[in-house]
Amino acid sequence: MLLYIIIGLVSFVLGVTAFIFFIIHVIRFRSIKQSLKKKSVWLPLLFFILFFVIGYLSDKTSSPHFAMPPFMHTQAPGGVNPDLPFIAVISFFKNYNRFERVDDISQSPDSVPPAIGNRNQQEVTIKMKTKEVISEVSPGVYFNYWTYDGKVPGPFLRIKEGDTVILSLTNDESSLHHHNIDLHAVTGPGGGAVLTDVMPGETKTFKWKALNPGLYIYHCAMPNVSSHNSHGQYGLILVEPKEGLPPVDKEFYIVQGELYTIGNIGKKGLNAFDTQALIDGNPNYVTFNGRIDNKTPRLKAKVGDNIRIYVGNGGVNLISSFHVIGEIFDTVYPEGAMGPNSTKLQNVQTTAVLPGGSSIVEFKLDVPGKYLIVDHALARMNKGAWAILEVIGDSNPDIFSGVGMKNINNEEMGH
Ligand SMILES: [Cu+2]
Repeated sequence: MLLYIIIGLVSFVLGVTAFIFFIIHVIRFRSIKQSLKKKSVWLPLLFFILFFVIGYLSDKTSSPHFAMPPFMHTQAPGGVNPDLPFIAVISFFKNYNRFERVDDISQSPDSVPPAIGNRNQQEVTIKMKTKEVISEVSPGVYFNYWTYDGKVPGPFLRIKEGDTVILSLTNDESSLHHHNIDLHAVTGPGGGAVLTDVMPGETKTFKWKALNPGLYIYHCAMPNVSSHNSHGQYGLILVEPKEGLPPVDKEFYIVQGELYTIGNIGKKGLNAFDTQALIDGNPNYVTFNGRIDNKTPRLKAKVGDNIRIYVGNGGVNLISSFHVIGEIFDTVYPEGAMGPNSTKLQNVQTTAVLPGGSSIVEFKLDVPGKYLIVDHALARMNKGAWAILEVIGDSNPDIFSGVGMKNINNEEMGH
């Protein structure tokens, strides 16, 4: 990408220099027609056109973070909001050292706040910060993530039905873009997006009442919306029903997401955003919590635990077929729905998690080992859609054991 930026910048400088020469000549001869007859005049002009074309083309294939390339026509409401890629490339380059380098972009699956318990509805204050950072998708593969609070997904928010929320959104000064927040738990236009459009360094606050319990996605809804979402700006908010949720031993937080990058899967270095792949719905990476797992189990529990996973899909294009290999969900809250008339499902193998949607799964751990958590559109494992749940504890041969084999390691069987 650096190469493209250099080509772009060099052609820009050469093009402008050639153009200035041309203008000087025109001023000297006081006639464009006469000027054009001289080789020393039309040559710089030719250079100007040539280098601008080169600059523009290199730009088109490299611009790392613009909302939409110019002249890309889409039918999004209100048209698109193109940054000029060239300006975007220059400002990205200029500000490159300002972006925070995040060691691990991945939000911990353990980062679920404790259950709220029995309390009356109240006023809750939430403060969040949008931040553009650079981090690894997998070792050596870097991406310019846009985040809430520097992690993907953003923080797990937990409130209670009937609560009034005072939510402040700050856009970090190092950001190059406006951001906002649309919470699907909000009743009101844009889910809060119109009230929280923050430019770099700005803070805006809005108040809303959580009328409906459920597990909801929140995301950035700044045009071009799908660009912002697929840079990592999404998370979950749980609105606990008045009576709360049944207690479990452990709760986890997982959100599936997509990364659209130019070039092949696994290309090292800083990967540029691929708008065409976004429009086509063909991401290079499908992630759980922002990055590809590095074989270290991110979810840990023990035999006998009843666990609950809050699952979201930040999208923007793919429906997740959420599945844990070697387990059956004892209970599923389909689409994260909860209410007096909601139906919970029992004994589910795979649950659909729609883009901009959620699901809640609960299951008891009976057999130790390593379990792969996947999107069961399994080719997406090749794009990174997997994580490991490690269960420790005593084996349970009544439920699972080899026959006629000695010393089978349960961990191996977990695969
Ligand atoms: Cu945004």
